[in-house]
Amino acid sequence: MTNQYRNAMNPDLSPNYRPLDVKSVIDYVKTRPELREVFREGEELEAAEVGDGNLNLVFRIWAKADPERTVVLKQALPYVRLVGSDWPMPADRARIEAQALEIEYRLVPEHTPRPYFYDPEMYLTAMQNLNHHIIMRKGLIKRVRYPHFAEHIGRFLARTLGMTSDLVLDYRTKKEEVARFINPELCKITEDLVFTEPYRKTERNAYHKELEPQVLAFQADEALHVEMAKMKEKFMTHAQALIHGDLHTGSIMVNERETFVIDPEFAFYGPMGFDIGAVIGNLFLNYAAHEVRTPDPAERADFRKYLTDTVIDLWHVFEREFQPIWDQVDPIDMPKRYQEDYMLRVLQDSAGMGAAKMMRRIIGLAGVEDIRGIQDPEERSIAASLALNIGRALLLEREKMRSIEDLVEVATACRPAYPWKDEYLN
Ligand code: SR1
Ligand code: MG
Repeated sequence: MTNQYRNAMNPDLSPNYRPLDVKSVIDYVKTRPELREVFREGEELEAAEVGDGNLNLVFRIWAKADPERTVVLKQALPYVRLVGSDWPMPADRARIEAQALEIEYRLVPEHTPRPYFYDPEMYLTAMQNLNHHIIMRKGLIKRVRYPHFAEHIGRFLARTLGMTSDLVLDYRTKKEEVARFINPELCKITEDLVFTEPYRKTERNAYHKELEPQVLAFQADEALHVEMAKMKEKFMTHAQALIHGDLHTGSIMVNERETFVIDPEFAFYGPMGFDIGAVIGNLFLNYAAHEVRTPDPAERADFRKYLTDTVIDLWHVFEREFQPIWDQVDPIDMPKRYQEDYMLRVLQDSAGMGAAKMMRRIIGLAGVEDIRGIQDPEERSIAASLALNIGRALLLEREKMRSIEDLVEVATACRPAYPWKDEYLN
């Protein structure tokens, strides 16, 4: 039987695959024995499609009689949802996501939604519904503080990255894991959208016209091209650890007590700094947004201090939580000075990768609400321009950084270049 959803990227799409909708998802849930511990036989269920990401369908399903009994089903479409069927994408990415989720749940269950099952015929994962949490980006836009976030994300990063690296895995397992997580098409999205397209003229770039002079200056900046090419090479070749691959603040769900990391479909063996930089870069995108979102200077300074303290604290937690890994390694093969050098390289990579993650969100196809959600074009351009300058500075000055405090100093010294007036020029 040929499946009508087959396309160039999905020649072997399972014959039973069909995208679900709010009605069919309920019938589907009722067939799954794994969900019997959540839903009772024959009871009335309700569903809503809540996916606001760029790629997939996401359904919340709950018992009508008790909405606290609830699950999430995430199903891959055979194309990029943001663009439509003109941009086919392997549905098999759902398998990668399910496997990564399983590893993250084993290593840090307190920060990973509980997976119930993966259905390889429907390219679908059922997992815990985080119904008392919100997407972190949305909270930060409203200046909500998450007092335990630095501790939680520092731990998540240290465990998921450290425990999947060559420092911990045996020689054979590591190579087998690299093979299991080969994720070429999703990596290609990142190679194009994060490292390449923002720095050349392409139709997919989506910056606002007010930013044109700064974008053109960046695209003509050879030093920036050289350093960005180095980051891209590192992304493509440095199989250091199993990384989440898309750890922006839209992939984090929080409340004042808890933090969960969701959506690891971009997972593959890549550089640790790509994940750490994603978190740091997205905190600085929010920092830039408050240039205009928070007009009161004292309030702005106060919230920015929370953001920069979070960046500093998460790195220190990462280092602290990584220490038990160093304590296990052979000190002859890996002397103390090598360990310090390793951590410094991860820090500098985080600065460069964070920079790339910031600039792509301003110039490239997929933006972030922190900045692109600012309604007034003048105000939006001021915030966007500051984000670009922070990104550029983090990239170009990363090799001089010796500590996370240096990184924060580089970022906080930046000013917007827009409007094109003297007081705004760096
Ligand atoms: C076409 S996918 C665009 C972006 O959405 C995801 O969240 C990734 O960041 C990707 O680059
Ligand atoms: Mg995502």
